[in-house]
Amino acid sequence: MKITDIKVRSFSHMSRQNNDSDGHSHPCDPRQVRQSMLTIVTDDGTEGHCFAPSEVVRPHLINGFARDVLLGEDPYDREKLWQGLAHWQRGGNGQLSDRTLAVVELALWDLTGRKLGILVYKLIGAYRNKVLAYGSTMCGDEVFGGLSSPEDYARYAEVLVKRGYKAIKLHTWMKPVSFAPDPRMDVKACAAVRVAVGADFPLMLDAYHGYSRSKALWLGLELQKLGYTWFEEMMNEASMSSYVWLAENLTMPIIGPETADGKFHTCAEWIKSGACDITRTGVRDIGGIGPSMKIIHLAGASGMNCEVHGSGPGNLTLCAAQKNGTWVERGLLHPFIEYDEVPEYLNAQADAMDADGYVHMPQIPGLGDDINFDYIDNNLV
Ligand code: LLH
Ligand code: MG
Repeated sequence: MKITDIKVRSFSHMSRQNNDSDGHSHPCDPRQVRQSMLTIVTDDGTEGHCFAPSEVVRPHLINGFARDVLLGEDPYDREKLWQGLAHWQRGGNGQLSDRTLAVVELALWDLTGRKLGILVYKLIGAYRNKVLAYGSTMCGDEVFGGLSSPEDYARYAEVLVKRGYKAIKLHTWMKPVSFAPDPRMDVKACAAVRVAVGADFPLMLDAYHGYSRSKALWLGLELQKLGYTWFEEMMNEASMSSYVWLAENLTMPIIGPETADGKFHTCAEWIKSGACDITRTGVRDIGGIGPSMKIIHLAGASGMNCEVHGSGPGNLTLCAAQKNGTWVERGLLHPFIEYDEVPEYLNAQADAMDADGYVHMPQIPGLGDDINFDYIDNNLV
């Protein structure tokens, strides 16, 4: 079997989300947005698909790198093809990101699963068929009744508990919110949610990603008192030494790295240096399922858990193929958004959750996305 084509279809669909000037998502009035689907095709007609923001699969990246590396090759040679692409990250004028690597690699996995009639998490070697979800809120805002105050977070936490979530992660206020960043406000929100959900309910905080060491330490000491489960990306992850320092000064678990460059190499340094107590990976951050599994195994070999960043079928696949992690991240959630609504370009939600807080693995061979191909073909842009 040989790869004969790589196609990108861009289409429009309705969205109720918008990004602010710092890239954090928030609810907005319904609007049409553009998104893309990359498809890898082989000489026997098998196809593998992966959704992506259009800029991640723009023509320069697909024609200039992906086609060069993949066309004529065996789609089962994933490691060789991934290494071939990763090689161009150094020489390609900084254009080829881990996100593009991830989209290509996920489409290769999807193609393999569809060809063999098997779900990718089974192909890797499944550990479980359902995963407990934590509800991950959007970042705070200034919209009354949204996520604009500690009381808003507390009210929304009660809604999430009723929906079935067995853990909640708060993203608190970040710029450009006028009063952000403010660790005292973060603590107020964390304390209000603790009161709302009770003493034993697992809670996590993903705070403003650029606090100083002293503000991060003050916030961490308060979270310890509130019995929080982990503390995430409160400082710039480029400064690993700051995380080592913080981990030495707190007893509560620090999780990371999530956004630091350098894939599994960076993660190995964090583990070795004691910068984190729980590691992190996500298919979009690291360049796909293969490199993420390297991090999950590295963590396991080091006696650590690795919690997966982000939603979508690729990340759910990782969660179902690992023992050393508890949760799948479900979100981002907001009181004004109906997260359980199926997007127009799918026939079913990729991470449907039951009333007990479990996301069950899908049944469609490949990564598991139930794609509405007719919708996509009828809404091309
Ligand atoms: O800053 C944000 O918008 C969120 O932190 C976002 O990146 C989210 O994906 C995250 O960090 N989840 O863990
Ligand atoms: Mg995060």
